[in-house]
Parts: sequence; C-alpha cells; structure tokens
Amino acid sequence: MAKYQIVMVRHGESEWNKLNKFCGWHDAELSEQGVKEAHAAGKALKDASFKFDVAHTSVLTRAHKTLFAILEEIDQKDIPIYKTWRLNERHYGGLTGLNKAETALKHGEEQVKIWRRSFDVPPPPMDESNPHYKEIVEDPRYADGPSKSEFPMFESLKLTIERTLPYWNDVIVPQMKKGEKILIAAHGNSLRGIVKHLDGMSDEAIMGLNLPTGIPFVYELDVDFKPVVSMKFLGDEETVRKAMEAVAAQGKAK
Ligand code: DG2
Repeated sequence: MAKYQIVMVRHGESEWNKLNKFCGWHDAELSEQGVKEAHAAGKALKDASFKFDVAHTSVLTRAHKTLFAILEEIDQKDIPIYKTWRLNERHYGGLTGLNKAETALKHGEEQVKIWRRSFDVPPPPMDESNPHYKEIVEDPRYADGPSKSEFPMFESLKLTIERTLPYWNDVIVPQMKKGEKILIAAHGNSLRGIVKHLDGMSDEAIMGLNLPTGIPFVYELDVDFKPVVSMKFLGDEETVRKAMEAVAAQGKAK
C-alpha cells in the first residue's frame, strides 16, 4: 500500500537543450519553449489537484525557473523552496559547451552514448582551457558548497548519484516521513539517479532511460520507500514516448 507520494520534473527546455549542447553546470536559461513547458507542467499538476508543502530544486536557473512557473500555476508561490547543488545536473566536464551531434560526428555515436548514458564512464575532465571553466569554478553560488575537494571537474552518473543520494536520504526522506508533500524540479541526470535508486534499476537498465523536459512524474512509495507506482507521467503516453525518443536522439550525428 502506498504511504508516500512525491512528484519530480525535469526543467523545461533550456537554451542549450535547444542548441543541443552539453550543458552540465553551465547556467543556461530556459528557452521560450521551455518556459511554455514549465507552465504546462504547472497546469497539468493543477488539473490533477496536486498541492505541495515544500519544493526542492538545484542552484541552476533552468530548474528553479521551472519550479517558480509551476508554483505560480498551482497558486503555491509561498511554500518553502530548498535549492541545493546536490540536485544540479551532472557535471559534463570537458564536453560542456560542445554540440552533441557534432561530438557524435567527431567521436562516433557509440562513444557519445557511453558519455551520456553509461553508469560509470565519466566524460573527460574540464580544465582551464574550457571557455566555461571560470564561469563555473568562480560562481559565487558555490561559496557554501561544494567544498574545494568535492567540487567536480566531471561526473559520471555514478558520481552524480553519490552526491545526490545523501540529499535524498538526509533531507527529502525525513520530510516525507513527517507527511510533507514534495515537489522536485531538477535535471535529466540528477533525476535519473534518484529514479535508479527508487526502482532498483541495474547499471545497464538505467542506460535506456531518457527523461523528457517539463513533464512531471509521480512516485507512490510504501512504508519502506519501495515504489508502488513508478514514474507515472502526467502526460499522454504517446507524447511522453516521443519526447523521450527525442532526448535519446540528441546524441545522433546529424
Ligand atoms: C542535459 C542533459 O542536462 O544532457 O547537461 O546537457 O537536464 O540540465 O538539460 P539538463 C545536459 P543528456 O545527458 O541528456 O545529454
């Protein structure tokens, strides 16, 4: 029997999703389409009568702007919002700023799939020659964390999970146990990590999961936090399927 319910959503399309660039910790804005997706996500939640006590998001603009648009639509702009780097997108290392299709042309689609979707193969590290190095490393929003030793220069999904899961276990789970209804607005890969954990997906199975932008999904969990209902999207099946396929196809050499 379900005891807990939680809703998650990947942010709406960002300017860099639109340009098909590896984004990671670069702070891309929502595109016009992404703003629309964020509001549509809010409307879908409103139509399904969702209400929340607290929301969690990353420190990246595309995620928290998506959250604000949703809260506006459901008329809940005043609930507490927690922002944490632990829900950030995975750090895409030296790939940050590169076009995914051009990278597939140069390195092959198989290599790009490994970089994007393998569990533990990291992208190459970001170094000072990357045009986005300074903007990320010197960003004042990271003054309170991650610490110098934790600050990533690249992350595989495995490494992403290692910094996201402590937040899930230490902050989100205790709030759920207190009966709080929670909304998380985050990223393709930080959410894939949480989904992998909740559904006990194998390292191979998670490779096949591509989360669409701006379509909320619901988990219902039993007393032991095992899913009774897994990843139920608030959108029709065909739309969700096509959106997932489009995300997968971003790594094709065009
Ligand atoms: C995308 C995910 O992150 O890319 O960093 O490029 O969710 O913040 O748009 P998001 C990025 P893929 O892993 O799907 O290539």
